[in-house]
Amino acid sequence: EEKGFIFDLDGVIVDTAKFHFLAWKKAAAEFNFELTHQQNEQLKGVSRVDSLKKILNWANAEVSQEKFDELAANKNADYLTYVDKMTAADILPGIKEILAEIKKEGYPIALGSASKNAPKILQKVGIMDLFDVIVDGNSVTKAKPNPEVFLIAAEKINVAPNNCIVFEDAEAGIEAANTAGMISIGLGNEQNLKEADYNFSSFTEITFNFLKTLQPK
Ligand code: B16
Ligand code: MG
Repeated sequence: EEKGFIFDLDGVIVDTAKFHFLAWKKAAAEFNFELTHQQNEQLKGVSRVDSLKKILNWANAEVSQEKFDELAANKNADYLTYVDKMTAADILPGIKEILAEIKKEGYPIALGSASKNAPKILQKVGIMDLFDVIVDGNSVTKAKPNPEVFLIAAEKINVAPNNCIVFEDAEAGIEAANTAGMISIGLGNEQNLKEADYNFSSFTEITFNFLKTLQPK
């Protein structure tokens, strides 16, 4: 049985969550709302538009469609000032090694991210060419926890969903992978990712041998 590997971007390959946090904090301050770290956790894996809706909801704030679009655009412009400074040094520990091993063994690799900035970030950190397929916020209509992003990725790499292994740092992403019938691997805070089939704190703890022995769901 042929396996396929699907990687989330933010929080799995790079730690851009801290940049999203800074940019959302600034945006929220515009309507006098102080975004907390705990709230930011809930924005992980959530699309830009849905993130802003959540923040406005927490703030009990209502804005016109025009203002909403302006807030989202400003947040992204601010976020991109951080992204522009990214280099290969921003790749999380262990990722490059595992990608190289998967590639060497000939398994397909896909990106499954909610971010519309995914290609830009992969280019910045210099690992674009390790991916056979990129499915991101520009190519999906339904955001995680909907499984669409991962199902499209599986179809594009031509691997059955139950043979796909998904790496995720967000609750919404684990839910999406599970709903897609894929093997889910949670990275980071295990408390937030209880639904994952397997949990690791970082890629440095995942061996390719382990991945190879995973059985289809
Ligand atoms: P953008 P992932 C997600 O990426 C982030 O976790 C989430 O915080 C962000 O709001 C979303 O991408 C949209 O990002 O504003 O760049 O389109 O974790 O699915 O790779
Ligand atoms: Mg993520």
